[in-house]
Amino acid sequence: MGVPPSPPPQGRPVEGNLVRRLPKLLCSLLLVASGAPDTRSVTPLGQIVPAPASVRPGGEPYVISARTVIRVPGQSREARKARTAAEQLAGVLRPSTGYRLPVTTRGGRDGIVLKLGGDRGLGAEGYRLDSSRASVTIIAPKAAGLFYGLQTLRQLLPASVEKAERQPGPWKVAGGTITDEPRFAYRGAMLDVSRHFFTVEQVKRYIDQMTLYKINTLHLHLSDDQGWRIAVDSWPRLATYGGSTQVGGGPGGYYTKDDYREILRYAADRQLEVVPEIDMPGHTNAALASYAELNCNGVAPPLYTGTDVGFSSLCVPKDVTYDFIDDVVRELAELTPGRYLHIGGDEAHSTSHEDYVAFMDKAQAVVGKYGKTVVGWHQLTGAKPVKGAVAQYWGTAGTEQEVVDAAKAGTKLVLSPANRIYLDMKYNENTPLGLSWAGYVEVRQSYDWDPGAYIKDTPSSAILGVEGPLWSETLSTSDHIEFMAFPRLPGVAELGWAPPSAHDWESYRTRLAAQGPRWEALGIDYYRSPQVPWPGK
Ligand code: TNX
Repeated sequence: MGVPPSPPPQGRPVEGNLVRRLPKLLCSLLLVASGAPDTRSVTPLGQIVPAPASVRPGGEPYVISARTVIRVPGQSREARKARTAAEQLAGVLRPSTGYRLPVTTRGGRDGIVLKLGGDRGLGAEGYRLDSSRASVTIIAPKAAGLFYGLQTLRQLLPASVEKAERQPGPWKVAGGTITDEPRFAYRGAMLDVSRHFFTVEQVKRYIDQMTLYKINTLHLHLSDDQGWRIAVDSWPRLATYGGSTQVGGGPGGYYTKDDYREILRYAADRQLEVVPEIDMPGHTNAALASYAELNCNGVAPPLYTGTDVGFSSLCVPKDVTYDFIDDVVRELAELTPGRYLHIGGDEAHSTSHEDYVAFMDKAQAVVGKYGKTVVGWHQLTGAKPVKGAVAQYWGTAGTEQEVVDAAKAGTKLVLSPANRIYLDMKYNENTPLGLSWAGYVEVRQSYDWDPGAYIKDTPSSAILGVEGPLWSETLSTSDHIEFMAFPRLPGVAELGWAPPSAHDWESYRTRLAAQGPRWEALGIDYYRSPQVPWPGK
């Protein structure tokens, strides 16, 4: 058994008058006199987010130096993926340390060593990290595990390692062993690129931020009333006209297929699966505005730049609706390497229940026809979810009977309770961005619940994972994204990754606080929650 990870932050600059400093000074003298290693400037092994499954501190730290080599032996596909991850880490470390840090296929026992193998029980995403005087060795059955081990290593280094200019070291990694694997397979973040469009570069920036915390799924909300954001060759006006504006009337935008492939490539290099969402039958004004024939009355409505929901619907009785869905789903499925295709299905207030059920039957069949697994917002459970479908829960109570029944019948759930992890909810009444229909969501409120016990009468085994959606009615820049996602997104990641035994607010707020300087080094804007003991505050 490892030690639960709850160490206090260490290594803060000594402040205050001599009287206050005296105990610390004495302590340092004693340490030096006793020959014990000076670990004050080292991040304690368990002080990372998400909390690792097991931590066994001990032994001397590893010190990254000018001679450090990153070893990733092997020629398999997995080994090549691991080398990509190693190059990414080296890309972070080289500017700040000033060291060469070559990535090599040559084996050896010293340096930073990434090895495929080890305990297969760790699964596709687990890893073990051993840190000692000679090396930091990460061993994992799959490249994904090595990637996550590297994210852990990154957090164990001082925050200044994230800076783009050379910084003073030392670059120590505390000694000991971390053995780690995720609690849930699905750990997601959603970005609404429809209400406001975000460029490929902005999406990549958010991807970089989510991978720090071992998030493995990026859900892109690609269509809504205010904008259609993905090129569809067989219905070109969806993007060129339907994507031509956004909330507030700005120019909007859309991803060409090459843009989208670039997002997919960037995501895959960071172990992220992308889940594309085309929301239907509601939330479809942008499509209805682009093609008159999709409307029951044959008249295209104007483009919409407000923030109301629930006023639009595809025309359920018309055949052309299903030609449209077939084309869109086929083209999107062709682009998508991942398993899932999200068909929305929320807030279809302008569709009768009967029509909704009939529509969802047909739409789910199309997704199946093109080889993808259906994901829908949890209203799908009020229709007839197909076998294998996943429902994304966004309510606030966890008691809806149709959700409970669907879970019992085998529908897996992704949990995004709005009063917990809707990242667009304001933190408090003074938050300048965001909405508040599900209440204010401070950091503790966001973190302090158990996804395994959240849905009434439903065992943890029915839960595929968690996802933090970021709706963008009020958000239009990367700073906006970051201010709402940080510090809550790392909490989503911890809920998805850490074992229930590690769930502890006091430990979490301390570990989260230690992330603040890292975000500052990375230029990530974040909400300085008074619930978190940020260093130097
Ligand atoms: C509900 S959640 C919505 C979105 C809004 C969001 C704002 C869901 C499936 N629908 O259309 O953007 O609330 O918080």
